[in-house]
Amino acid sequence: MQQYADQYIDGAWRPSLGGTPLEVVNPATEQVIATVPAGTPADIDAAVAAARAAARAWGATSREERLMPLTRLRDGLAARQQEIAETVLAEQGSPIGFATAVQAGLPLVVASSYLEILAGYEFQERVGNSTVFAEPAGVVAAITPWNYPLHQIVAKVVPALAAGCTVVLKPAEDTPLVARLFAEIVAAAGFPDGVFNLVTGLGTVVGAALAAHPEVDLISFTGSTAVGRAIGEVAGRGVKRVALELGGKSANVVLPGADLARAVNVNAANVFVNSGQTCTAWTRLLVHQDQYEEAVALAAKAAAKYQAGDPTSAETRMGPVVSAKQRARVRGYIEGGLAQGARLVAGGAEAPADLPNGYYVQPTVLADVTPEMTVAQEEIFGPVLSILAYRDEEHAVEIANGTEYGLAGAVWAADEARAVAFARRLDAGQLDINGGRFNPLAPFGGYKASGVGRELGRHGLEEFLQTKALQF
Ligand code: TXE
Repeated sequence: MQQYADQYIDGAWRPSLGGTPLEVVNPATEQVIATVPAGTPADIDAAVAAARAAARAWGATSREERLMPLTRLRDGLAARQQEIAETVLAEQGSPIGFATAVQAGLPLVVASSYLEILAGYEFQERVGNSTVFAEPAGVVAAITPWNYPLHQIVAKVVPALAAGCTVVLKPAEDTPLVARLFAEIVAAAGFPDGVFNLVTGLGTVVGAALAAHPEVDLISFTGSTAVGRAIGEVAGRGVKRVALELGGKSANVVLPGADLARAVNVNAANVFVNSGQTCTAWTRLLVHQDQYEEAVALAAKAAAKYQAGDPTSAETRMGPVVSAKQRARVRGYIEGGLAQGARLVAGGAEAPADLPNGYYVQPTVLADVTPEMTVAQEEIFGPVLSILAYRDEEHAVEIANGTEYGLAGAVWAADEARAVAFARRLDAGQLDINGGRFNPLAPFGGYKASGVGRELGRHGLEEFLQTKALQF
């Protein structure tokens, strides 16, 4: 078992300043696979001081001077894909196929997209009698979750570095190993000392110290809405910029005449991959009441293809959830849904019979779910699909928009223009029309309580820029 005692601060791995070890657990075996330092506010002070000291010089670099190490960073991600996939499998539970294609592959796509964006970005424009310069926001606190652990890091750190900001990263407690791997890749890419720093530890200790640090200019946070609200308050008090990517309760609306079987099968993949731990997951399937039982039968059949299994097997489509805490949370929601009158058509709250060890949850489908039920309102973050019936389009819009969230969703219709018109009525930051594919250049972020700000693409770069207008 690896026992790490250091943090990456000011261009070197340095002993953590007093933190007790934090255990990293393999969710499929429940074995402790490594320990990392829990970190202290003193580590945060050192990391922020390094980031502050490096900020002016890094912020004054040219696009070309930033593109060189960023290209090496991207190449480092490409060279270590297998190691990344195995690390995420071990600490987060993603099956090897998904870990390779998405947990390792997606950050590479995102990093590459930022090379393209940085190469073409206009950092200066003439507006009337002003020249407006886009300048870096300064020292960035990046606080990330465990669900897509490397993607969440890359989606913040790479655009921040591309914008000319310096960064202190505080990754999730459950997934510090891939964050350490990322720090190794950054270290090898040749950024100046202090431009990127990593401090592992507890959110309530080092995360809170980082967010509140007076030398931090911008907080970029992805995680729960509860912690996001707290971060927003801290940012307000410090008058810091803030970007919040929070929870979701996305609706997949299938309009009459759409390909129902395809819509349900794509929904099953969307909600069961990564064991449902996806903020954009379409956790509510909305179908017309006349097609309701047909949709329920299709969903139950589709769920059977995602039986939980050993993540090291290439056959496995769904592994465990990340932790015992997460498993308890998901089971609680399933039990609560049944107690409120939902009908179980696949899965259930019990552990899968063939998997006594590991934090496994069965792929679960709940029918007869009504909009006010807790399972239709709150983010479960587990492999649970709720199916709701609507009477007409107005009713479908009302249900889809009837939660505090507004992150993502999907619309299916025989006529694409009709689907687009319908999607324009939904309160959500990104929606897939008839199964449209993920686009790393499109802005990603939430309406309502799903967040503030945008990641990915040009909009994601601009989160880390501030403008200065000179009149002449
Ligand atoms: O998230 P937390 P948790 C949702 C999802 C999940 C629930 C709980 O519903 O079931 O949140 O997950 C750091 N100051 N999402 O408890 O606590 C923490 O260390 C500063 C949705 O894991 O929000 C970690 O690095 N930082 C989501 C990060 O915040 C603090 C992804 C997220 O942890 C802190 C993850 C504090 N006071 C969970 N407290 C998404 N939007 O994708 C914690 N942290």
